[in-house]
Amino acid sequence: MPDPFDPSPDSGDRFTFGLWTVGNPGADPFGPRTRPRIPPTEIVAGLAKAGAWGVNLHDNDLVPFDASPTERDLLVKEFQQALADHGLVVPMATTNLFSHPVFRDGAFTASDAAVRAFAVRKAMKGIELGVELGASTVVFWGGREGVETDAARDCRDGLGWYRECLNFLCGWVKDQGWDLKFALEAKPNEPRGDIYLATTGHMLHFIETLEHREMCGVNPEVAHENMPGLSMVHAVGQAMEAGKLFHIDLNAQRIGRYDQDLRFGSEDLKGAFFLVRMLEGTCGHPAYEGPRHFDAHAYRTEDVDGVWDFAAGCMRSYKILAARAAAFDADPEVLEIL
Ligand code: GLT
Ligand code: MN
Ligand code: MN
Repeated sequence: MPDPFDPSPDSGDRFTFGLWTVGNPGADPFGPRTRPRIPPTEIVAGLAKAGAWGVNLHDNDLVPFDASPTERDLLVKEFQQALADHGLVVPMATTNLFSHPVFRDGAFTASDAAVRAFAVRKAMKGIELGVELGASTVVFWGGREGVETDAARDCRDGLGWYRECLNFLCGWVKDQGWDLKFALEAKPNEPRGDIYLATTGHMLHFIETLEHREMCGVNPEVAHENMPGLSMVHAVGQAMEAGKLFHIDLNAQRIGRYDQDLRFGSEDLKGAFFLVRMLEGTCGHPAYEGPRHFDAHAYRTEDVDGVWDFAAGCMRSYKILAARAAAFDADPEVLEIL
């Protein structure tokens, strides 16, 4: 008999992983990688085998920053072939606006106008890549949008530039006739001392100040809400109530630590249960319809086989929690008490 908790895209499971998550070779700020870099085409094969539905990426997860146009086209072609061979989709794409030294003081909020212009140009190319791969959601995680000291820049200037860049990108996407949604991801700190728009709540307000707010929503991450001890369930609930949950980053985190990106369900089991219950809509409210994306990183102690066990563990934990949530909401004793 098949295991009911095995993920299966054929029976409607919509699990996705980022190239940067399963492809993370275990490097951290204190040491280099501990396992080989898995090529993107092999990641596609591995994810399909594990029962995932899709794979997400940053521009530079696939195409190195300094690749020539010919190299880029070749890499994209190989990747598309792997997607076709293994039946995987790319529902979300994002742009790396945080690794290159040019973004050390921000991308859309950099004080230098030339850096902001470069960031917008890079985001346009990232969006073009996403469209080419069939993505319908574009995530923006502004990891460098912040400061170590507020003497560097008044946050009101930073926010104004942030808005200007997003307004431009939304208008450009509309002009191209693309039906895309932007999902903005908040984080309180790391790598900046303080990142602007620290929580999903901050982001939801900021979105209401954008010119094309209808195409902008949020991408809450468990770890980013839990780092400062906030409730992911309430962040997601507020986003869903506002019709703004456009994407989600599932993982786990202990309160007060650096961004741990642990395996989904490995910490705060009760929080994970209520989150899944909310996403699955067994509690009488509508379910979240988008992909269940894991922004979880295999531990540094794992080898390549361990990476796939880790990915399977994320999906299995989600499915077990979904079954428990359904049972909870169908239990006459629970209903009676509620
Ligand atoms: C980076 C970050 C994640 C974001 C990714 C999308 S990049 O790994 O830590 O939370 O979701 O840009
Ligand atoms: Mn994330
Ligand atoms: Mn994270």
